[in-house]
Amino acid sequence: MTGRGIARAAAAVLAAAALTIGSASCSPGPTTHTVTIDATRFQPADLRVRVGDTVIWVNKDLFPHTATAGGVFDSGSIAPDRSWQYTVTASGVTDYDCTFHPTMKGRLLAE
Ligand SMILES: [Cu+2]
Repeated sequence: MTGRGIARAAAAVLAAAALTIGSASCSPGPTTHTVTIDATRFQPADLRVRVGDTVIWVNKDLFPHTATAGGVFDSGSIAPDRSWQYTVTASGVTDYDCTFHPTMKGRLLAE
């Protein structure tokens, strides 16, 4: 296969992937997603959203957590049985964690 052929094949794969993503998350308007914080984990850890959607983190643990993405959002301390919400303002991948427990990792994939 020539270099150009490879590029064309790669473009076809990307186009197919974009179609799959588009149809999987197609909705009439902004939606609300819930990330449960439980057992020192974000569940789901990876969440696919659209710009304009709202994400609510609900802390089901017995101690506080945060949802913090440097420069993008920071919940501050979310007490047990409390929640915090954020409306997605930009597309792209945003990795976040809990400032109290750096092993807690989450990711928003916004389109
Ligand atoms: Cu935490």
